[in-house]
Amino acid sequence: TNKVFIPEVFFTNDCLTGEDVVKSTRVLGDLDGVFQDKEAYGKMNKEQAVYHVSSYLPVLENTPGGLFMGITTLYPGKVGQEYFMTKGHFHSNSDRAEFYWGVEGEGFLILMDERRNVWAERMFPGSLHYIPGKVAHRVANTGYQKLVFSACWPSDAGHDYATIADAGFARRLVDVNGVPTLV
Ligand code: PAN
Ligand code: ZN
Repeated sequence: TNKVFIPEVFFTNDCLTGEDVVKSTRVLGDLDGVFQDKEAYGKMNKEQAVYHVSSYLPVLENTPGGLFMGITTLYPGKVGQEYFMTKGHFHSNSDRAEFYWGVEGEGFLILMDERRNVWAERMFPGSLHYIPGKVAHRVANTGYQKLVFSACWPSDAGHDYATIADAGFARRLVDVNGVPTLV
């Protein structure tokens, strides 16, 4: 197994073949309830891929002190006027932080604190984003090509998807006359 990653090779996304790499795909059908426009969502092909994640997990989940790394490829598209985006989550160990960095394409990192204040940071190749603990995070692709970003998070962070599944983010990133706008 190949456990040594040359960044350029790593970022092609097809070379993450080590046994510690977990690959997952989210199709539109996995994102039921995520987008606002139910009518537009209902008419779309639920088999369509929205994003892929390859995660390099060198230690067991929940190990204190370790780090995980993942690369996400988010396709361009919209459901109604809302850009394709990741599900988004808080960390289960809520104070665990994370880095995201842009690799390819354009989009926004959407952040929400526990008081439901929402803000966004532009993502582009080379952009670096520090996500503090207790801040939910999701990414939207606002471009016409795939958006690729990488992430590094503590191995004992865990993922709390339920809070976002229940209450969502307080603002959504939508196309308003061609301009990505938080509404
Ligand atoms: C990332 C995300 C990845 C997919 O690795 O898990 O971009 O987004 P969702 O998990 O919200 O579907 C991360 O934030 N890890 O902690
Ligand atoms: Zn995370």
